[in-house]
Amino acid sequence: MWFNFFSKKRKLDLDPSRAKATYALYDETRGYAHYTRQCQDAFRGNRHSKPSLLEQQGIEHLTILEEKNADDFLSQLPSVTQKAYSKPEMDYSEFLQIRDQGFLLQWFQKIFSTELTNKIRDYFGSEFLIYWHAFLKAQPADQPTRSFLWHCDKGPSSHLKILLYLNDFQEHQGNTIFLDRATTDKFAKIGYVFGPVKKRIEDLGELAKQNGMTFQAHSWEMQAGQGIIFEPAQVLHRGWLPSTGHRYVLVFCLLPSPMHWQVMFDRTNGEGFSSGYTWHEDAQKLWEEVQGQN
Ligand SMILES: O=C(O)CCC(=O)C(=O)O
Ligand SMILES: [Fe+2]
Repeated sequence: MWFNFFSKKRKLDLDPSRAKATYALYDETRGYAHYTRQCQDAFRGNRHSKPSLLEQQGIEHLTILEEKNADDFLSQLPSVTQKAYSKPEMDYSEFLQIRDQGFLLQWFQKIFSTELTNKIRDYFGSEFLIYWHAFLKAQPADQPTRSFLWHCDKGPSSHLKILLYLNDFQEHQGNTIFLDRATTDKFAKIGYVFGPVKKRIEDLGELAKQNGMTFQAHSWEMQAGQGIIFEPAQVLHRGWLPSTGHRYVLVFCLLPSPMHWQVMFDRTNGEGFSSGYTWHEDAQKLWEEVQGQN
């Protein structure tokens, strides 16, 4: 109650130049736009379909696995999970560490079906790789912090994330809520996007009202096997804390690649390219790793 009172009154740190500067930092200074072009130049495939919802609005809801398969995945977990660890700043979530490369590959092949693979290729205009993946178990809680408050993820403007829900909304009441790219752009112009983590808010209504804006948030009652693919740097999003049970979500961070994701998966023994979920300072270094030069 008091918290809400103060958080509504809290002064926001708005800076309209910040979003452009952040995209420029990753795309230009750190070289991710050039990296993307190199991957596109290496691509020999064709477009598969008309522009997807993902391309049009920066977010698309999908059925990725059959419900039965999502259940199977969860029930096999105890035998392959090596360790669960949590970081204090990680929003009531535990990372479950799965090191069984065979298990992961078998499931990732199911998840990245021909249909999903083509959608991602169409989006990037190239092959893609799994930069990192994480398996998150969020526990019921009622005080949202960090990724459970409205934010965009810092990173190259065109990278993708997939959140694959492995148990039903009805089991936990947790969710993720999104704005589309065009609406997010309006909040970027007001100066909210990429502000300090401590200044993130739970409700954008007041800020929108002050700026004469209306907006529509998107969310779906996710069933096991359903997921969202989105541009985390370009669409505002926030998690919705589970309240009645654990929420299990498999997260993929995707980048363009000159070669098929599975080649890259093998190259990194299923670990991906990012240590600690952080970005390469210089995308050219990633290019060299992807080429097998170090
Ligand atoms: O946990 C959630 O629903 C949101 C996660 C999030 O912000 C992200 O994966 O970038
Ligand atoms: Fe996020």
